[in-house]
Amino acid sequence: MKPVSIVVSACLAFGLYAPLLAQTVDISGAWARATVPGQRATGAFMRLTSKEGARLVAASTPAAGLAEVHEMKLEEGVMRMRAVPGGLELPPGRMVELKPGGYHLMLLDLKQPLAKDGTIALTLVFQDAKGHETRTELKLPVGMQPPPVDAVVSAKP
Ligand SMILES: [Cu+2]
Repeated sequence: MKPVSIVVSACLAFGLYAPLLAQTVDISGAWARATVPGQRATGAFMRLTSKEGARLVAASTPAAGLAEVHEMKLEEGVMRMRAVPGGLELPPGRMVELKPGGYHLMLLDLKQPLAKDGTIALTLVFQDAKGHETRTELKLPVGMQPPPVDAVVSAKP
């Protein structure tokens, strides 16, 4: 399946003024990892491609108290993860993959366990080169591994 282009039209930074260029970010293969009772954090993964170039600057979900973009870094022989300072860079036309062991969205302070085969709502905030912020709403399938088909999450601008 071909990734659906999600044209993000909301412009948070400039209220009444419609953005001159609608920002387009392709999102595919999105999913969140199911958890067991007692587990307070998990990861969400997806592929992002921005035609014009953008930054993923924020994420939020009703399922978790906090959502952060994390990266894995080898430090003194130990893999550690930390929040990506300033957001995740999406170079023009190049796909950036969030996947286990690499960049990921960290969902912290989970309200309840994420059940396999459920879904969670996720909001992503992108910023273009001029600082315009746009917001995308997604529904992510919850599972133990990436979705079998190249599923495109439903999204509304
Ligand atoms: Cu993390």
